[in-house]
Amino acid sequence: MGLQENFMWGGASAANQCEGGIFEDGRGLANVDVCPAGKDREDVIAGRRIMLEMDEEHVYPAVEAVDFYHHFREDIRLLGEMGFRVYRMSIAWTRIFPEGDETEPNEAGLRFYEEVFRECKKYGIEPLVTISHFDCPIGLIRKYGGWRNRKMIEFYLRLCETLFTRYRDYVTHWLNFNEINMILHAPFMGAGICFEEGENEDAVKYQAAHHELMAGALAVKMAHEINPANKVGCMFAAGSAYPYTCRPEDVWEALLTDQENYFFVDVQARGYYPPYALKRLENKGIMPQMESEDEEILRKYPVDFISFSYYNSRCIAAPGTGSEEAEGNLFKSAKNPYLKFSEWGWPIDPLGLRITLNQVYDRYQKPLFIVENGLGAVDTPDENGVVNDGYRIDYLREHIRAMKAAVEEDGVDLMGYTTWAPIDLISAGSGEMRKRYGFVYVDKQEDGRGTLARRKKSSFYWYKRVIETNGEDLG
Ligand code: BGP
Repeated sequence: MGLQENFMWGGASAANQCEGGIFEDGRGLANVDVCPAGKDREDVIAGRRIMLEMDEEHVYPAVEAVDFYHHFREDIRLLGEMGFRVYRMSIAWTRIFPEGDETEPNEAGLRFYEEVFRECKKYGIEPLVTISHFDCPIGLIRKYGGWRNRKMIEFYLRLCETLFTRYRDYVTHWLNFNEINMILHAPFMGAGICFEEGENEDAVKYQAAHHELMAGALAVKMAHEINPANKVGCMFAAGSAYPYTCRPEDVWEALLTDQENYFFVDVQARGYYPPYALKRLENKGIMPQMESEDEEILRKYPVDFISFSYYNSRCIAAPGTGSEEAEGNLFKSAKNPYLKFSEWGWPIDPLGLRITLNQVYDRYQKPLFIVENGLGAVDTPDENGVVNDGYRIDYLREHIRAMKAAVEEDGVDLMGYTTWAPIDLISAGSGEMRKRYGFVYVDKQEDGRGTLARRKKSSFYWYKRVIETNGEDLG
């Protein structure tokens, strides 16, 4: 009993939320750099307000973030001290191809990640690399319209080839797109899409999704060809949809919500568009344009494993139910009266993780990997500068318990667990700094002040012990 010996414990981050240094060493500008903090962020990430450069009025948190670009040695040493076996991180596409459509990569960018991987190796930490974590060069948005254009597949594969070849000795675990289903909710952030007046937004989103799905399948093919040891996973924002009541109309809406999210995994893991998706896309007149070889490519190159983020379950009511709304990871749902909520109004539902693990495993029977789970909270250091984040420990403990039950009692095949995010960073949804997730506190305030110094929180020592005991001692 217990988790497998080589269970991959660790934590996860994304380039644009931690690196900063966005004007250094030839890096180009990306969609995620121009998403401002504050009230306009929501419209920008949704593609409703077009922002392709920075202006004077807004603050752009990605510019400095928590300056991992200059702190990575210290940061990785801290991860090493916690005993991390894996560090999930992402590549900033524009460090490698500043505009996106160059034929030659930027050596300085390649060198940076090589240094990061070397540092990981020093501590026996295996990198798990997200090729695109909400990341699209502005050059590709201006010239091609982002993922709405099929040419993106070629540019993405150029990035993949560069990464798979250059980092052959360092990386064997890859994720093709972070939270691929978020394209439906945050299309600018997820796929560099800006909408034009009067166009059918769903048609654009599903066309772009098709291009990402094709690019993802071709990345699997390429990864295996370049190094047979490579394993590529898909990644989606998970969290099962519960019906608000047992009224069949609520159950039906919940099922539709699950299908909307599973659609992406159905294609990436099973290798074909499921019948429900084909019918609905066809009936709505928004079936993506496909090339004759697409079907075969999808079928031949499914992913090796399935990864997901889990923050909360969702509760779904039929239209007109009058249920209260609750926040959640990038989209709202009905308020589940049986759950507690985080300071940001996200439901807290550890058993929901076990439910999700079971549902996803039942559906695909492929190895799973939880690559994000954590609590965003305001942390206030005491007079000695210590952060006692017992609330974070409680959240993680309960989720790890649920995860272990799914493995030990339900037989789910789980490769690992990486928390979001081991070192405080910028929030993707809100752009805030004060929404912290880390085991390590970063001295940076909402208004940008601070020394960027790193300090261990109580959860640091707790998680170290969890890893040491392979999840047996949860404190
Ligand atoms: C997911 C993203 C992450 C991360 C996380 C927490 O959607 O993959 O990038 O940020 O959510 O969300 P937030 O930062 O909005 O609290």
